[in-house]
Amino acid sequence: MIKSITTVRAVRNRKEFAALADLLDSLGLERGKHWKTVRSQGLPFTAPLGKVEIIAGKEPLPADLWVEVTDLDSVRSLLTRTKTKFISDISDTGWNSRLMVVEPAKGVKLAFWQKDEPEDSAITGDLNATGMRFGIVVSRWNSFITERLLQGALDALRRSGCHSKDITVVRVPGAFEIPSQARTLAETGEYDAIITLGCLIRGETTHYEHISTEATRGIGQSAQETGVPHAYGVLTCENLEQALDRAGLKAGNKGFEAAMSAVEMVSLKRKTASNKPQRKKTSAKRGR
Ligand code: DLZ
Repeated sequence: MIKSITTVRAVRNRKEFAALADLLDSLGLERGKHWKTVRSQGLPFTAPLGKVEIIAGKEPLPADLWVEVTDLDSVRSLLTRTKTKFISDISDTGWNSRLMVVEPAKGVKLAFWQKDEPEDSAITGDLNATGMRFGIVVSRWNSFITERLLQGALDALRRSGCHSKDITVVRVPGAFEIPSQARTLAETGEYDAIITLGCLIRGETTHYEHISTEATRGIGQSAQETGVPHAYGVLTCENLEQALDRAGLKAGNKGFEAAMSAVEMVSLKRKTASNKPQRKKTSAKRGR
């Protein structure tokens, strides 16, 4: 399986190297491990979401590196503040997008672009977790499964741009203990969302129903009473095979999915909290 794809662009000197690194930093990409040999040095950056595209035809390609963004105008104002050299300002592309090209180091051209989405009045959350903080509560019972859920959740958060320093992982004995710990974390006010991970297997326990009901109710209650989004990544399965399928084999990884839901809900909460309709001030006389 592919682990990562790297696009490499050499710059001429240390000043240009630092300028480019600062720019990628300021855009929220996560710095990887810096390496240095007698002949060269490198610094990888991880993008929240990546894709490889091949193009044939006559479309001019004004840059080596293309970065799709959700808010081109914010990137423009950020780059203007950092006095980055613009090759071309924001313009329409002719393929339902807007594009601008900058040159943070000589000969290194970066294109930033944003797709013009069709008008849609529904508000949805983004999947960009840069700057968000998460608490993950994971149970040790059935750790063979729950550790896989945890790896899935961490993978999702890192791919969404969340920095490792913004993730706290707490382990509890079993699913029954998840709600109280989730609530403890939520009440600190330190986290934008809580991700709960656990695994209950019916065959193993006569208290299956009691524990799963209590865990589910408690997690929901903590979310509602604290106002902090909680993602539910607790598996309730008939047998080990079902659990394995949901922890990365046939039916995806529910830890990954729970973490993506958490990112979306934080983003949505931020958008809707600031989008609350403003009540018009009415004078006492009006309408009488
Ligand atoms: C006791 C118990 C049993 C029998 N089965 C599970 C399970 O399948 N999954 C799980 O997460 N936890 C289980 N537990 C442990 C309880 O959740 C709890 O940790 C203990 O009852 C101690 O309070």
